Amino acid sequence: MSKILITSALPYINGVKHLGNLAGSMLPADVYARAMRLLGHDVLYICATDEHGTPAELAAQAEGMDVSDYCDKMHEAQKKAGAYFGLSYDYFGRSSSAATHKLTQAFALTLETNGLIEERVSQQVYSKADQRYLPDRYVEGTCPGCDFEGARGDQCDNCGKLLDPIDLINPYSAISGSKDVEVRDTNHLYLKQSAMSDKLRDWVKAADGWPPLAMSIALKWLDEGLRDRAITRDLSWGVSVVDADGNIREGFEGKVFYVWFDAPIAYIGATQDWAAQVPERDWESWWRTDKGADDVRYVQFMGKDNVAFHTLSFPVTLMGSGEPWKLVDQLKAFNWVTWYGGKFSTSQKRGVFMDQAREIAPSDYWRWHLMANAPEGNDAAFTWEEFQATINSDLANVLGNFVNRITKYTVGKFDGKVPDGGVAGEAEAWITSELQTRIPQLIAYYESREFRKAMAETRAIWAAGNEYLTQAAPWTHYKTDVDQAAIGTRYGLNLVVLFGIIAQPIIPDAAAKILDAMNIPHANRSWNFGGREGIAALLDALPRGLNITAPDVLFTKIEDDDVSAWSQSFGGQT
Ligand code: B3M
Ligand code: ZN
Repeated sequence: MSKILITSALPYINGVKHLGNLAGSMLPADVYARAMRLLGHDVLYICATDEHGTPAELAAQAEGMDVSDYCDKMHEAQKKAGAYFGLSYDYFGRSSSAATHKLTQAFALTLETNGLIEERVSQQVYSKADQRYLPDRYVEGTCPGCDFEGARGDQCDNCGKLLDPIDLINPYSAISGSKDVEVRDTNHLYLKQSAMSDKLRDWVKAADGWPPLAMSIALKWLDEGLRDRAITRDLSWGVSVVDADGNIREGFEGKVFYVWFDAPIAYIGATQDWAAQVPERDWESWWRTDKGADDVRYVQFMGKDNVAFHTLSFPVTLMGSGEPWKLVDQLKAFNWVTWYGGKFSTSQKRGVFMDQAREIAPSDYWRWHLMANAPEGNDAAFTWEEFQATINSDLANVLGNFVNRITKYTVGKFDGKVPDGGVAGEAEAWITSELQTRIPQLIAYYESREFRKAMAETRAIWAAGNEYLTQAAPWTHYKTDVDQAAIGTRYGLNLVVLFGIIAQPIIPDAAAKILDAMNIPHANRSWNFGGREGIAALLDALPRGLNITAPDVLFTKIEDDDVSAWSQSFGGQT
């Protein structure tokens, strides 16, 4: 048993996330967390809303709300949306919590003591009309790279280039639209990432358990040469910059830390908030290698655009402090889920956002489809047509029919009891050996976080069950040899249980329905399979005479009419 710390990239507060965001961080982290818990590991899965920075201020302003009230509201909305998808966080915190503020300020002071933070004069865009500086997204203008006219100060959405507000051509204020802006000198704190380059490169190179995608992104940044980064902004919403006495640092009135400086620190802050809820909980044993975290395995999940921050910037903060912080061990990065090859867009009603999913389909449908088509090697396009095809075939036909057929048959022919009698023959030997190969393989895929393969293996196991029933054909034997029918039915029922057990990380609601219908106590739902012999024993483990019921329809099929209606409302093939 190991201690596994899991974090998924913190969803930004400025709106409920879409299915693509879900599929590239929170959902796989949840599936992984559930699988690791079933394997008996001590798992701590932490997430939080990322609440600072210009997008939060701008979104609050667009809704005419105070930023802090807006964050309260959106935190609840995101929490609720996550709950619908069954995201099994041990704690879903907030980067705006006092713990994160304190940690952020402490890190900055330590880094400065260690010579890794320096105050420098920097040039910022100032708006005379708004009487304020315009950091990041508060400035818009023309992209110097591609001439796109709606580029934002931090990034061009057209070509993806990362920008500095002063790079923009024809800049204007995103608050008032005023073009009366000028570049002024103002002081900011810089994190001297360049000074840590060699140390980082050694650490990155030594990493194992990073997929090629993450490794190549990190090395690319190192090869291009790490730039020192401003870690403060001219904003009022965020973590204030203090001196060693806890007073606002001189000249830093009206400035706060840059959101990407405090956001990863919120992983630690949220763990502290989790621990603060119950006296026995101890955050240090998860994060401080001098306090027991040396045997923690830390696994991070994120979209590819977040990789540099997790493999370079955050490690600079942690390593640069010179304190014994736990660093990431394994990292899983994802490409994008696209909407029919294009972007999700609230305004253009393209795509499903997490809070809309409930009115469309059960959470299990989304979970299965998004993970079976996880954007691992490439971007993955969501389409209603494929959603319908996967659900109807994998869940309704392969799993649902199997469970239905055999449980209904037991209720009809064997009085709803696990039947006794019969001797294992060829068909039983075949399914036993199938599972002896496939279950360890499935676990291996979960351990290496290869989600598409794990889903394919799960589907293959369910399909093997159908193949077994075809071979055993209890219904044909029933009239001539009840014992022969009994063993086929009994193995079939044991397979139902096993299928429910392996389905738990991915379709937890349906799995629970199946296992409840089979009267399986919670203690017997773990992934303690006990090797080859254990797997063989599991295929005849149900006590004979045990009462079972046939679960209600597990998966209603998606009809063509559903697909057209959803395409109308959320966009689809045009
Ligand atoms: N909030 C992801 C984003 O919204 C960003 C992740 C922070 S993880 C520390 O793009
Ligand atoms: Zn551009």
